[in-house]
Amino acid sequence: MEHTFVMVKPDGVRRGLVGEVIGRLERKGLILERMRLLTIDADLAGRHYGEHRAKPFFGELVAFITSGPVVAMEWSGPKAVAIVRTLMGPTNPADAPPGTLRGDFGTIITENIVHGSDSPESAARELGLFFD
Ligand code: 3AN
Repeated sequence: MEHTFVMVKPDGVRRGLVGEVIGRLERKGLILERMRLLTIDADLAGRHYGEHRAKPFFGELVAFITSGPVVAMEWSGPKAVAIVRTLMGPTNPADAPPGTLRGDFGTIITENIVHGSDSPESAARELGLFFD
């Protein structure tokens, strides 16, 4: 049994896609363990995206992720990390096939609807940032 961190990003919340994201994960068979609605501040954004601090798109990424409320969630299930990544699709919505969240609902890489941890280690770190 694995646990993973999933976040509906500000674009997903603005567009009313929270239920769509949760519904897909639920119907897949994953279990929703914890959930909160919050607006990320610059400090939390910097810690969450620390690995991208040196990248050219870091400023844009922080401006976007702090631009409105997000829904932060913990999900569990067998292979939960990989399963969420499969349901999300590739980072760039232009590469994401139909049937994935990013393939069905996204167009540009910054506003790609949803975040999911890329490993169990990242999940533990990210869950620690968003939950007590
Ligand atoms: P993922 O969210 O699929 O794990 P990461 O961790 O490589 O992708 O990137 C984190 C976030 O940074 C992405 N969700 C995306 O919004 C943004 N991002 C990644 N690459 C770029 C890029 N080349 N230009 C703009 N934003 C990017």
